[in-house]
Amino acid sequence: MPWNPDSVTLLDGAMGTMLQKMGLRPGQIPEMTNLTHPEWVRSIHAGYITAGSRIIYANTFGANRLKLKDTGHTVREIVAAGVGIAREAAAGTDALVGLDVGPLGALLEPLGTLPFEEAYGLFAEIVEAGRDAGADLIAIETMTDLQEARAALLAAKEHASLPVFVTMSFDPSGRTFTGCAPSCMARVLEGLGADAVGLNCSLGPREALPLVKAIARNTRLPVIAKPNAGLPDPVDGHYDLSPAGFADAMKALAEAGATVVGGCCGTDPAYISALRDALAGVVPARPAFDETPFVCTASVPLPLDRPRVIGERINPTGKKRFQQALIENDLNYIVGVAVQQMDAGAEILDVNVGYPGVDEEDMLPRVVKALQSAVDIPLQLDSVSPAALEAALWVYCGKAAVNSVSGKESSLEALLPIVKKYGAAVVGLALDDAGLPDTAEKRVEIAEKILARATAAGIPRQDVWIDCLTLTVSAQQEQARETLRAVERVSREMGLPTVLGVSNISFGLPERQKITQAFLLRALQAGLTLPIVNPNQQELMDLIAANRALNGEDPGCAGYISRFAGTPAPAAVTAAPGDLSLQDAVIRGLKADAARAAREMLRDTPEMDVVERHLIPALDRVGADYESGRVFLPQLLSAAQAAQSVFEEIKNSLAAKGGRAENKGEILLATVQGDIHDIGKNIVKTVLENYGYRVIDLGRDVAPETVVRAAEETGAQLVGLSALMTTTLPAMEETARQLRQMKNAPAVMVGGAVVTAEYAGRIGALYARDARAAVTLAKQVFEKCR
Ligand code: B1M
Repeated sequence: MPWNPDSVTLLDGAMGTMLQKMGLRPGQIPEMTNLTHPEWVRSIHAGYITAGSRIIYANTFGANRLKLKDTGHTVREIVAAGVGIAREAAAGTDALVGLDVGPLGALLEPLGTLPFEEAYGLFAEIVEAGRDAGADLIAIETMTDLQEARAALLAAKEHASLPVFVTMSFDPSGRTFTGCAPSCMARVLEGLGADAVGLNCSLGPREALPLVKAIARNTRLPVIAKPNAGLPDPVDGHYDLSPAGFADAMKALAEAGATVVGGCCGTDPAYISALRDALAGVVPARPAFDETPFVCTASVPLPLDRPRVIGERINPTGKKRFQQALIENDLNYIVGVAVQQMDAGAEILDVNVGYPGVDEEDMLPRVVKALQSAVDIPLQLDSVSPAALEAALWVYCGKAAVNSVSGKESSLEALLPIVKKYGAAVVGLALDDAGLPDTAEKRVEIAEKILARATAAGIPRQDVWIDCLTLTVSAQQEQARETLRAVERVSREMGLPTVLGVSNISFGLPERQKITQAFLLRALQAGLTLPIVNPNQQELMDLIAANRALNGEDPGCAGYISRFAGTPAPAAVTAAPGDLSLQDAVIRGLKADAARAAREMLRDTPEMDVVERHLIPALDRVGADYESGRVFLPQLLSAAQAAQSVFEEIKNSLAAKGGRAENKGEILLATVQGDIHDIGKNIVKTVLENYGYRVIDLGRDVAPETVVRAAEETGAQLVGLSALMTTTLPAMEETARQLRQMKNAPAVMVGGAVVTAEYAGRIGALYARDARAAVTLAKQVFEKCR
C-alpha cells in the first residue's frame, strides 16, 4: 500500500544510537553493519514495526561515496544491502521502506569546497541505488545547508519517481547552523516538489514546537517531526526524556500540525510504541497556510506584505562599465553593484546579463552564485532565454522570481514548466502575440490568461506577479493612465502582486526625476507591490519610505524615522563599487574591492597598522553581527575570503620591502586542533618571516601529536600556537602540555583573540598579543638560546 499523505503516519526511531547499544564502536561506519551484522539492523527494524512504525528508514543514512571511500565497498552494494534488510523486516506487514539519505559530510560551495553539481551527482548515485533496491520512498534528513537539501531533492526527483520527504536540523536559535530559516526551508522544498517537509534531530520535541508551527504556516504539505529524545546531558550524553515524556511532548507537535512523526537520536521502539498510544485520538489542528506572496534566500524570507523595492542596476542596457564587466568576466564589479543597491534599500535584485557576445546560459548561473555568496537578498532572474533561466534556477538557493513570461503562446509554453519545476515566482508581462494593448481592460485580459495558464501548470496563484508595463509619457501621454488603471485592477480585482519598471515613464523629458516620482506615487496608490527602480536615487526611496509610513506599513514609523532622523546613510550608499573603504569591503565580503583598498592604503600606512586598525576591526564587526544573529555563516565566510585578499596584499607589500635573507631561527606555527581560523596565524607567520625567521607552518586544526612530532623532527626551539575559540583552548593547553614533556622542550608562544597573558601563564606558555609582539618574543627566545 503506498504512503497516504492524508493520514497520520508513524515513522521509526533512531538507528545510530541503537546500533551503538548493540556493539557498534566509535569511529565505525554504521552502514557497514548492513554487511557485517545484518541481524542487528533487521532486529532494530523489526522492533520498530512491532512498536507501530508504518515507515522504517533503511540503514543508508551515510551511504555516500565520500563516506564510504575507504571501505572497499560501493554505494550500490551498501544501499542494496540496507534496503534489502529493511524489506525483509517489513515483509508480511504494511510497513514501507524509506531510503535514508543524510548529509554528504562535506560543505558545499560557498561555505565549503564541494561544488553543487558534484553534490547533486553524489546524491543521484544513492537515489538510483535505492530505487533499484526497491525503496518505497526517499527520506532526505538532518540537512543543515538548504543548498545541500536542494541538491539531494533535485537528484531524488530526477532519478526516481518515489515520494520524497525532506527534513532539516535546527539549532535552539530557530535556524540551522548555516542560518536557514524554517519558513525559507518549507517554501523552497515544497516549490521543488518535496512530498513532506519538516525537522529531525538536534532538538527535543519541546524545543521543536515553535519550529513545527512555523513550518506548518509555510507549507501545504504534510509536516514531519522526528526530534531527539529530549536534550542530551552534557556529561554522560543521555537524553532527558523517557518514552512517556517524549510521547507526551510529541502530542503538542501533532496538535500543531505534524502528521508524519517519529523519533531521532536516543529513541528506541519503546518511544515509538508510547508515541503510537499517545497519538490515538489526537486531532491535528494545523495553522492556516500563509498565502502572502513570498520570495527568499536560505536565510532571508521576504513576504510581499507591503511594497518591496526591486533594484534595477544589474543590467547592461546603456551601461558601458557594466557591459565591459560582462565581457571581461569581472563578477566582482557586478557583486559591487549589487551590494550598493542593497545598502541603498533594495529588497530584491533584478539580474539581467543579456548582452551581445555573452553566453547567458553560462554567465547567469555564475553571476547568481557570485551574488548569493555576497548579498543576502532574493533575486529576480531576468532573461528571455529558457536555458539561461533554468541554469540559474538550478543553482539559486532560495525561492527566486523569474522575469518574465508574456501572454505569447511560445513564452508560456517554454517558461511555465521551468518556473513550476523550481518553485519560483513569475512575472507575467501584459502583452501577447498582438503586442502591447492600449487599454487597461485588454492588459487585464492578458493577465487573466497568464494566471490561468500558470495555475494550470501547477504554479500557485500567489506566485504570479503581473507587470502592466510602463510606456514613455512624452510619446504616449494617455498610456500612463491606462497603465495605472491596469495596475489598480490587477491588484484590487485579481488580488495579484504587480510589478512595474517605473523610470521608463520619464524617458526623453527634462527633470526626469519629477515625473518618475509623481508616477511612482500614483502607482503605489493604485496598489503597486514591486516597483523596479534605481535604489541609488534617494528621492524615489524617500518617497517609498514616506508612503509606507502613510499606509500603516511601517510600525511606529520606525523605518521612516531611522531613514531621516537616524544615523547618516552608510558610506557605501554613496560609494560606487570600486570606492569602498577597506573595512566596508571586508564587511561586505568583496574580495577585489578589499584588495584594491588595501593596496591603496599600503602606499602610506604600515602593514601592521592596516591589520590592527582596519582589518581586525572589520572582522570584529562581522563576528559581532554573526554572534547576534544579524548575519549568518555565508557572510562570515565571504568576509573571511575578503580578509584573505587583504592579507595577500600585506604579504606582497612586506615582500617588496625585502625580508631579511638570514635565518635567525626556526619556528613551528599551528592553529590548534578543532580550530580552522588561520588568518591571524598567517599574519604572524608573514611578519616573523619578514624579520628573518624560518617558519614551518603546520596549518590549522593540528593535533597535539602532530605538533610534537614536527617539533621532534625539526628541533625547532620555538613553537607558536594560535586559537580563536573558547572551545579550542583545551586543545592549546593539551598541545603545550605535550610539548613541555619533550626531552628538549621548545619554548611555546601562544596568541589569538581568546588567549590572554594570564591564560598563557597558566598553561606555561609565553603570550604574544599580536604579530609585532610575536617578533619581540621570538627575538628574546633566540637570544636566550644563544
Ligand atoms: Co569564526 N568564530 N567560526 N570563522 N570567526 C569567531 C572566532 C567568533 C568569535 C565569532 C563570534 O561568534 N563572535 C566565534 C567563536 C566563539 C567562541 O569562542 N566559541 C566563531 C565561530 C563560532 C565560528 C564557527 C563555529 C561558526 C560555525 O561554523 N557555526 C566556525 C568554526 C569552525 C572551526 O574553527 N571549527 C567558524 C568559521 C569561521 C570562518 C571559516 C567563516 C572564518 C575563518 C576563516 C579563516 O580563518 N581562514 C571565521 C572568521 C573570519 C571569524 C572572525 C569573524 C574573525 C577571525 C579573524 O580572522 N580575525 C571571528 C570573530 C572575531 O575575531 N571578531 C570568528 C582577524 C585576525 C587577524 O585576528 O586571529 O585574532 P586574530 O589574530 C591576531 C591576534 O590575535 C594575534 O595576531 C593576529 C594579528 O594581530 N594572533 C597571534 C593570532 N594568533 C597568534 C599566534 C601567536 C601570536 C599572536 O603566536 C603563535
